[in-house]
Order: sequence, then structure tokens, then C-alpha cells
Amino acid sequence: MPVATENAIYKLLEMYRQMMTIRYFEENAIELFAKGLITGSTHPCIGQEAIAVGACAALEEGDSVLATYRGHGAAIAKGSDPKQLMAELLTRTTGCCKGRGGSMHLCDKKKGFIGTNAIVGAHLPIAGGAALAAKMRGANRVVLCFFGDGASCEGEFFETLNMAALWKVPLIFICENNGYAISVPTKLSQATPDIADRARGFGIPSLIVDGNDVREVKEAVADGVARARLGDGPTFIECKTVRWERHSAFSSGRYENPEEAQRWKTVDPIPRLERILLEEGADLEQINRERVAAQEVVNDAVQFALQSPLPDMDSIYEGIFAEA
Ligand SMILES: Cc1ncc(C[n+]2csc(CCOP(=O)(O)OP(=O)(O)O)c2C)c(N)n1
Repeated sequence: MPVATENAIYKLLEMYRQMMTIRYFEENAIELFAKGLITGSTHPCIGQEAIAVGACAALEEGDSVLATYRGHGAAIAKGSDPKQLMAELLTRTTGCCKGRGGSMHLCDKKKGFIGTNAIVGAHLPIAGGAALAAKMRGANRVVLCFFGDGASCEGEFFETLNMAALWKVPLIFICENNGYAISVPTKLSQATPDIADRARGFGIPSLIVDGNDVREVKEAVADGVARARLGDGPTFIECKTVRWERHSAFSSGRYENPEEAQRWKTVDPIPRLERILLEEGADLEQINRERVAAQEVVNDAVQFALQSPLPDMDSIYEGIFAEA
């Protein structure tokens, strides 16, 4: 018996397609890295798709997003073109940063994607600044910042929480607590298990959600966004999740503990959303259609990237300085 309206099912299917797009995008990125086509490093967000998609679904187009080096999913969820993103991973001229940034330095100004950042925690104060700018301009815009549990041990984390709370800036902190910082389990590096507790210390409304439930993430972020637009300042949301891939594509699939890795996959947010969709009245055909559409988008993105040229050596000094 269908329980959700057609519109609600349509929105869930849209989130499903985005999550599948991210999943295929990341699987392809791992393969392309293994073939030597992605230089530097690349960090898949496989298993964490529900956070990026749920959070960005609560935003409007003019809002801004910042993410970590594990940020391909955030860029896709904020509306960046997977073709331009894949081309950027392959450092091609058609990439969103003309091939100058690569996987860890994605930026797409038109879509409000301020960017990914290779330095752990470094984007937190930038997010605070962007939120302060939005407040000073009176633009009624919100800034959303994704970061990991490891980043919450950095000094900048505390400084940003303090100033964001003091100045009541429209900032949503999204902690993607995947239980690891590279190979260090969170329980061996953090004095307290719940990172949201630290934000409560600054008087910031803070909550913990199941980061593998896209609906739960979206609802929590939507509440925070509404508070921010009312001028009530920041909100902190800790999304508990798992990172079932290794830290980066370099060691993809080489699990230290294969049994634990198998267990992580049992909380995969994608089959979970499939179950929700069926419960809410969608049918398998609709779900499969979205999956095929996502696969096509990513296949096209890979082809586009592979056929795009690498930057010319003569262009090496271009794009270094901002135009006055
Ligand atoms: C300031 C700084 N210190 C150390 C590193 C090396 N490093 C890269 S990723 C990482 C782990 C960060 O873990 P977390 O914030 O939990 O994010 P996750 O990778 O789990 O998404 C570290 C220590 C870095 N890039 N920047």
C-alpha cells in the first residue's frame, strides 16, 4: 500500500539517482587511478553517499558547500557536472578547474561549490568566513561544511566553532564520522566518542544522526538551514557512518580486516534507500531506471574525460593570479 505522495517518491528517487551516480563515479575513479590515469591521490566516499546527498538536498542553489579531499560526492550532490568533475580528476583542460586542481582541489563557483581541500580542517575557517560574508551581505544564504572526525581534533575546528557561534553565522557543520582517520580508529584518537558534544560546549545546537539514512540526514540539515535563514546561527550535525574503502584509492580493497570490511557493507545506504523506496510505494522498474540513468551519466563522464586534452605546457603560468 503506497504511503508516500508521488512528489515525495519522486524526491526520494532523485536522491537515489544521485547516490548511485556518486557510487559509480567513485568506482570508476578507483579503476582510473589503478590504471595510472589519475595522478596525485584520490579518496573515495563509497558508503558515505547518503550524507552528501541528504545534506545538499536541504539546500538551495545559491547556498555554498565546502568539503574535504573526500569530496567528489559533495560536488555531485551540489549539482556539479560529473563530466567536468571526472575531467578534473584526470587533470584535463575541460575539468572544472581546467585540470589544475585534480581530485583534492575541486571548485565550481557557478554551482556554489567553494571547493574541496587537501589539508585536514583547513576549510573550516574558510567556511566560517563564507558564512560571515553571507550574513554581512544579508543574502539569506547558508554555507554547509563537510569534514571528518579526524578534522575535529584540529585547532581550527574549535576556533571556527567559537566564532561561528559568537557571530551567529549561517553555517551548518556536517561531521562525517566514518570511524577512521587514515588507519587510526576514532576510538584511539578521540577522548569522547561523540564529536557533537564538543559543539554543544560552544552553545551550538548539535545532534547525531544515522549518516547512512539519507532521509534522516536531509531532515536534520533542513532544520539547521531553517534556523540559519532565520538568523539563529550555526547548527552542528554529526553523521555516524562507515568508510568501507581504504583511506585512498592507492590501497583500495586491501583490507587489514576483511571480515570487518564485509560487516561495513551490511549498512550500505544504497540498498537501504531501495528498501525505503519500495516501502513508500515505488516499484522496482522505477528504481532500475534511476540506476541505469546514473550509470549512463558516469559512463559519459568517463568518456568525456578520457577524450579531453591535457593542458598544454605553454599554459603553465595561466590562472595563477586572480584578475583585479
Ligand atoms: C593538517 C593535515 N594533517 C595531516 C594530514 C594527513 N591526512 C590526510 S587525511 C587524514 C585523515 C583525516 O581523517 P578525517 O578527518 O576523519 O577524514 P576522513 O579521511 O576519514 O574522511 C590525515 C591525517 C593532512 N592532509 N593535513
